[in-house]
Amino acid sequence: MTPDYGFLKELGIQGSNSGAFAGRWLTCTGPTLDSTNPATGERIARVEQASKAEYEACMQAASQAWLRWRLVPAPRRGEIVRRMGERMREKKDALGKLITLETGKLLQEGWGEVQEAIDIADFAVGQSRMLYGLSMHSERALHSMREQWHPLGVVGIVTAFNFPMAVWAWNSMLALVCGDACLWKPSESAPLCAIALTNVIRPVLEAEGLAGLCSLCIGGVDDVARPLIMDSRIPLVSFTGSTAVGRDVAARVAGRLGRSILELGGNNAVVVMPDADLEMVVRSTLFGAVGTAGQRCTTTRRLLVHERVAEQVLERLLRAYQRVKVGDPMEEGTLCGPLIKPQAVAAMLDTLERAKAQGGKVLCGGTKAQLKGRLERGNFVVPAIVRMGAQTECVREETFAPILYVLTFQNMDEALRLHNEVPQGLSSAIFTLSVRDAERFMSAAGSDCGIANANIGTSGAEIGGAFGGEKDTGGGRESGSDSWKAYMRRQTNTVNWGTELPLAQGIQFG
Ligand code: UN1
Repeated sequence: MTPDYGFLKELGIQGSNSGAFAGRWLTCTGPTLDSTNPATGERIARVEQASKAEYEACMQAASQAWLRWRLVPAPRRGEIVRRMGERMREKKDALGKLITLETGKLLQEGWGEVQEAIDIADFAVGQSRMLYGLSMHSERALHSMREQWHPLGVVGIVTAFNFPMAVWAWNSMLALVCGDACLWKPSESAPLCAIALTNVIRPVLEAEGLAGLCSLCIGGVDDVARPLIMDSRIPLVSFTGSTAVGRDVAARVAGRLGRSILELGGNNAVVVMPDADLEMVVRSTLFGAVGTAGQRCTTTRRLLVHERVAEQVLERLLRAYQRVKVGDPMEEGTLCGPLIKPQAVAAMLDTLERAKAQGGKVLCGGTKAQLKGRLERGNFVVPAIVRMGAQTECVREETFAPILYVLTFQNMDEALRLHNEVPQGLSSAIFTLSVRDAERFMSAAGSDCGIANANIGTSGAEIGGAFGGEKDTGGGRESGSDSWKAYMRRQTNTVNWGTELPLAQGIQFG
C-alpha cells in the first residue's frame, strides 16, 4: 500500500521540480537528482538541478533584491520575517512530515525541527528592533562617537541533510532582519525540504516584490557549491557539514578575505559522576545517542562514566536500548529511523570493525536491521553501545551513526582530560548533583566545548543560546544570543560638531 503523501501537494512538490529559485522557479539545465526515502529506498520526486547559468541567475536575483532590502527599516524587515514565521506555523504539519519522509527523522523530530524554524523567526522579529550599537565618549571636545550595524549583502547558506529546515532558518531569519539577502544551497540528500520551505515563505516575499531575497540553488560541487564559496559578491558563507569539507571551505573563503561561519563535526560527551541521578542519565543518553539515528552534530557519542557507577549505568542503558524500536519513522512508537544513505550504514559497520580491532567490546546492536515489506530496502541499523579500553583512536572520530562509546574514569581530573582530548568541541554535558563539579565542568578549566550543560544531554539545544563549537567544530556561532552580529558589518562613526579640528592622541600637525 502506498501511504498518503497528500502533504507533498500542499507544499508544491511535484513529480519533477525545479532546483533553482531566483524570485521565480527557473528552468534548470543541470543534471537530474532523485530524492529518495531512506526508509524504503523509493524515489519521492525528481529535482532538476542548477548549472552555473542558473547559479548566476540566483545570485543576481538575490543581489538585486538586497539593494532595496538593505534600506527597508529593520523593524519593518522584522514584520516580514514575522509573516514568514506565520506561514511556517500554518504548514508545520506538512513540513514536518516532509522532513520525516526525506531524511528519515521521526515525525516528532520533524515537527520539532519546524518548530525550531518558527522559534528563530520569532526571535529574529524581536531582534529586528534590537540591532544595537554602542556609543562611546570621544577623547576630543565637541565630538561624538558611536557604532552602527549595517547589512552585509548576500549571505551564502550551505546546509546539511540532518537539519534541512532549521539550520537554514537560523541563518536566514537573522540575516533577513539584519538586511541581508540569502542564497541557499541545501544538501543533495534533502532537496525537497528546501523546495517546500521556499514555496511556503515565497508568497510573503512576492507580496513585497522581493521574491529574490531568499534564493535557492540546488546543484553539485562544480555548478553551485564551489562558485558560491568562491564568489566575491558573497561576503559571508555559513557552512554546516563535515570538518573535512569545512576546512576546505574555510580556506577558500578566507583566501578571498570573505567571512565564514562554520558549524562542523561534533564528538559530544556526557560525563556521569557517582552522585548523578542515573534515571536522568539513561533517559537523556538514550535521546542523545539514538535520537535522529545518531545523525545530529550534537548527538551523544561518548559516555564517560565514573567507575563506581559504570556497571549500574550500563545495565540500565542496555535495558533501555533493548526496548528501542527500529522502524518506520512515520510510525508512532519508533525510536530509531533509518540512516540517510546506504553509505552511512557501511560507515557505521566499518567504524565498529575498527573499534573492535582497537579492543572495543560491542555490548549491543551494531548490525544492519533487516526490516520487512516496504521497509526492506531502508537504511536501518541497530544502535550500538561499545565499551572501550585503553586504546581509543576510533573514539576521536565523528561517525554519523548511532554508536555510543563508553569509557570509565576514576576522578574529575581524568574525566576532563578524556573529555577534552578529542579534536571536536561542540556540545558536552555533566550529570551530577554537586554544584562544585557542575561549575567546574563549565569553568574556564572545564569542558572546551561551545555548549556545556549540567543535567541536560548534549543535543536538543534551544534557539535562544548561541549555537556552535570550538576546535574542529569550526568556531562559528549561529541562532541566539548576539549571533546576529556575524550577519552585519560594523561601522564606527565619529562626528565633530565643534569648530576646531583637534587630532586624536593630542598630535599637533603644522
Ligand atoms: C545539528 O545537528 O546540525 O541542539 C543541529 C540540537 C538541535 C540542532 C542540531 N537544536 O540538537
